[in-house]
Amino acid sequence: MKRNGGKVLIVDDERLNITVLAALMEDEYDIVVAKSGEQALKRAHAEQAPDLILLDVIMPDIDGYEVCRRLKEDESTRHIPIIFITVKGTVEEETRGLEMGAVDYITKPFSPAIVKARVANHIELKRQRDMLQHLNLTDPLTGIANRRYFDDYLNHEMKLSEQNLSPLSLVMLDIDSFKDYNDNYGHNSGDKCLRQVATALDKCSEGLTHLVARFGGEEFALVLPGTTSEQAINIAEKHRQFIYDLNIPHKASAVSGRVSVSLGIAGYHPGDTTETLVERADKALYRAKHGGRNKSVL
Ligand code: GH3
Ligand code: MG
Ligand code: MG
Ligand code: MG
Repeated sequence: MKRNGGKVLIVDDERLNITVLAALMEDEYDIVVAKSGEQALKRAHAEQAPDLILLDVIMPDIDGYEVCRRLKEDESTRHIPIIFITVKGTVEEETRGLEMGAVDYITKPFSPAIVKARVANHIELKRQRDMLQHLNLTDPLTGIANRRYFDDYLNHEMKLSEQNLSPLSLVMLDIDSFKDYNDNYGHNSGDKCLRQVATALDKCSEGLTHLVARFGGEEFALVLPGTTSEQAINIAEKHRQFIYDLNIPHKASAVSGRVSVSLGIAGYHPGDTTETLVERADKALYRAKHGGRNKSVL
């Protein structure tokens, strides 16, 4: 069991430096090593990205400054804190490193205690940032993605679809007769029902590369990149059936006596904004409601 937790990537072309730094920290963190700039970039992009990178500057292939520059220009790695650890100790060199976005700069020969303390501080800051980010993008009631996450994600995926000429679909989902559910069972039970539905949607979409978000109130959204609207109908139907099969009693519902959902599907058209796409899915949802509810409509 690591005491502090977190994963540190040590990048240095000299084996001895790696050994010394790893020995210093391996009791507290998971250690990953890279012996070249190229390897460092690969390890930083790995599925389980490091929480901090200790980065040597002088390396034969790509030097540390260049590694830092590439990591900072890439959306998926720019948030990883980098500490330079190098013999290059002039004011100009240190300034350059910090201006490139490194959180800290340590010159060799280093004091082991200071390296440990600085790493610990930056790992803690990273942990706090990650937690704030998580809170910022998560719906507190259901624990799934919130509206802010949905907006960012949809925007991003629409840009990718436009660039790659790939399909993208949006499904808006709304619980049927939910006002009656609250009126009949009480608001707390309503909240519980929302959590059950959210968890079920999350579970039903496991393994598919798409987003399930709470859009607001008792409305949820599925964003389906790489999915045509015809394929999206099947996915929507699968989710509709999954919720129906939960068999949550709803005796005030005129639809079926249990909790059901209606879904509206829209395919992305080039030139769409998030608003126009959501509007089309909403119109389809409206038709599903007027067509009797517990339905998916394109
Ligand atoms: P329809 O079948 O047409 O969708 O009818 P409906 O009753 O579901 O639609 P309406 O929009 O009239 O009601 C939505 C209800 O959802 C009203 C509101 O009190 C409830 N609601 C919204 N957010 C929450 C929440 O966070 N918790 C609970 N318990 N209820 C919520
Ligand atoms: Mg070196
Ligand atoms: Mg609604
Ligand atoms: Mg509703």
